[in-house]
Amino acid sequence: MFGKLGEALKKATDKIASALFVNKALIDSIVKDLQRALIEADVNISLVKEISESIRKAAESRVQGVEKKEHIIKLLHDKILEMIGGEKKELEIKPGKKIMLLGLYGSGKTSTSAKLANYYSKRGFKTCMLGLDVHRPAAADQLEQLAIKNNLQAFIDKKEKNPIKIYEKYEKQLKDYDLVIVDTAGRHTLDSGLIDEIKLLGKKIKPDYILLVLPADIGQAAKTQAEQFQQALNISGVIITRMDSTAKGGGALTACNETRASIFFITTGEHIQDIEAFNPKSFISRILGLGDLQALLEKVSLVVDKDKIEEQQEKLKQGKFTMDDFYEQLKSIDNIGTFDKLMEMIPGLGKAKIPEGMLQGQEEKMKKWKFAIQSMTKEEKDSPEIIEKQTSRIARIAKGSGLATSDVRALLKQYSLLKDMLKSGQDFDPSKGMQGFSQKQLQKMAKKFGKKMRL
Ligand SMILES: Nc1nc2c(ncn2[C@@H]2O[C@H](COP(=O)(O)OP(=O)(O)O)[C@@H](O)[C@H]2O)c(=O)[nH]1
Ligand SMILES: [Mg+2]
Repeated sequence: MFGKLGEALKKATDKIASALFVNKALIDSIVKDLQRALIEADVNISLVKEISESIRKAAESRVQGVEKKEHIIKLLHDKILEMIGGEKKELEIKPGKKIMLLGLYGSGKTSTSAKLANYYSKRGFKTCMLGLDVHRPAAADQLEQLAIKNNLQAFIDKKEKNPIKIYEKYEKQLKDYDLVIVDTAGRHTLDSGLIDEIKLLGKKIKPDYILLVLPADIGQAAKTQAEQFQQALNISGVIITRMDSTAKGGGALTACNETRASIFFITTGEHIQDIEAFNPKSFISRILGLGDLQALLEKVSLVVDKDKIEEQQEKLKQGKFTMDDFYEQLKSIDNIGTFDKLMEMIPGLGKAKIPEGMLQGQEEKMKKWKFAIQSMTKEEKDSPEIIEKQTSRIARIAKGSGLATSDVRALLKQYSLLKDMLKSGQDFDPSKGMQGFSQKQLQKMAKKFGKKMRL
């Protein structure tokens, strides 16, 4: 999507980092590469000029050597970040909220309605869609198909031509949902017909957020459109669709940032999951190839099956946490990749703070533990405490799984540790998976982990 720009930025940073001297020739060549890439990504020419100039200025500054290089790299990073919005802005979604989508024909409202409904329902909200596009004959069908295919709830009326009446028809039922996503009709242009219709709907439905859906392929024209919609309808922000299918994404992102319209989401494909909360910082990290912590964390929260966690939380409340539950927990960690990765993903918790040896061979251990758990009786799995009390059980499990007794002891230790941890994590919000932990909690857990887990 931002491939070329990403490549160019990365190339520029590498060039600076590996250069012996920061001289005029180097800066000229970097600025040239950058300009080409930015213009290709449809970034406004005056922004391109501004970035070029600040890099030239930084190069002329009095700081020497390495410091100067770092200075330029950081500047480049900061400039690009500023260009696409700086801080992440989030919708505050609590039960009882309504989001209304609007935009011109074909901007992606209907498909984004389904993506949003899916996004929030995966995060634990009881979500539904309301189809109020009464102009296009196939609009209700499209929403219905999306709902069926993705196991979502859609309220539609294929015969009614008055959107207000459709809303009134379902008003009561909608109250059963945490979040209602309203899909509306578009027009070819923002004409008075569309303005009147949206105003009327807004008055009736009183949405908490009105989001303008803009396709990335309009590039810099996003600015005019966002401004017009803002003036006429007081939108809360923007969703940019089709970021995958055009080179003009840079134009759309930067142009929106020039208006007061915040970008809340971007969509990146036709699949239901191709939507992400827009986070400028992680977006930059990604296009610079630095990895993307936030996106990974979001993934974690999804691989951890919400129902399963709730079930386990319930069991925990009753004081039950079996070896099978423990294994499920380990597996959910395994789903995201290596244990090292998981630790690296937690902000402020680099590997350095974790005792040496703890991370090494973690996956090997998991394999071993799987065998050990398979060698346990049901009684032992349900209450692992009995194993520790009888050495003969440990010996038997070790033999049955082809492991050393120390392996089995290590497993028991880790089991009780996780049990403690889960018990102490009282504010843990299962719908958010790992993200449900506060940073403080995570650090506390890691400390505990580090102290107790010299295996
Ligand atoms: N490649 C790609 N296509 C998209 C994306 N979002 C929407 N579309 C496509 O854009 C077209 C118009 O979308 P639709 O939701 O019907 O727009 P609406 O008229 O505003 O309701 C459809 O073919 C969608 O599949 C996206 O993020 N990536
Ligand atoms: Mg539509």
